[in-house]
Amino acid sequence: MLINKTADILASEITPKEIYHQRRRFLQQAAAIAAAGATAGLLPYSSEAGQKITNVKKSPLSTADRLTSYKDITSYNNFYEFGTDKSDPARYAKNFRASPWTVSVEGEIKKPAKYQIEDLLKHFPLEERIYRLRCVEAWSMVVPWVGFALRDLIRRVEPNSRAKYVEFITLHDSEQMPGQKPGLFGAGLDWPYVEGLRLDEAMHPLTILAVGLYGELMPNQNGAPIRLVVPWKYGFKSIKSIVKIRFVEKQPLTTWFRSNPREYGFYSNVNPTVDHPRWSQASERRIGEDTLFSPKRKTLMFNGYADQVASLYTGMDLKKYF
Ligand SMILES: Nc1nc2c(c(=O)[nH]1)N[C@H]1C(S)=C(S)[C@@H](COP(=O)(O)O)O[C@H]1N2
Ligand SMILES: [Mo]
Repeated sequence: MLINKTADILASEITPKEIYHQRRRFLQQAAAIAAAGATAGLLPYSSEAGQKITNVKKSPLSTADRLTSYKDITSYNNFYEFGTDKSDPARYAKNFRASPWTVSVEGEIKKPAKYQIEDLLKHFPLEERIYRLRCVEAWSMVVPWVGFALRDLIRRVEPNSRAKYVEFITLHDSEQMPGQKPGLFGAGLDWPYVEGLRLDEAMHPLTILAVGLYGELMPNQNGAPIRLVVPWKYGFKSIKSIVKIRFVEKQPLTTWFRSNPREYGFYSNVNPTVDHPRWSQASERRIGEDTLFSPKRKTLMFNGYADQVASLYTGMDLKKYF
């Protein structure tokens, strides 16, 4: 892709942010050309042809950390539906069909509905949110997401008094997602991928449904066309390619908790004082910046979002509810 090439050549001389703004200007021109050929109502989702998203406001909730490059964000991925290597999703999600796409919202709500992805993009105010993403594997990135607050959608569907948790479900289609097939390529997880939040976590203003990054529609390998982003929790809570959002009374049985409850708790709040049974969570490596020889980068409580989210867990033993 031409755009990536431009970024590559300049990567050694300028910061990711400068690349970003340069790409932005370039994309605005490219988008005008692309618009002429676009089919009405269909979004051309593809890992190669990013389409610019318009009407995006900058959020004051963004971090000032240096952005991870577009290339790293889109080529170093965990998306086990497409394989367990970091490079698998970029390679095997190329032809994933993220359009047409329906998100079904159901369960303990007054207004269940099925939304077309285009309607979600149109209806909810889109913001750019630059968040740190901390994987449970002790690496991190800084991603300029484009998305909207999950609470905007929740308010619209009106949860009833029985709604205590929100469950999220990824597409289940082993024809398109070869990692869902049993056998060597698969991760041995139960499909579809399921995640969950307590209702108050889901209502927190930092929690977003992301539909893009770096100003473009979501690349397939990052969870097109819509994925959750919960910046104070380990990355695996940020479930990709969501087809169903269900409001429930009981704590959902989430994928990683189900596969190994001793290693992956339901809450999964980033916590440098609670180690994973097999490795420390006290420090992390920033992708694209830190090497094996860099000084250790300390992991922050709640991934640096403690001021905003610690009150959600007042009185809870975070070693027990990890
Ligand atoms: N459906 C689904 N969602 C998923 C995963 C997955 O394997 N399947 N991996 C998770 C993990 S472990 C991480 S760290 C993030 C990675 O998101 P990124 O590829 O956009 O960086 O996605 C999360 N969401
Ligand atoms: Mo992760």
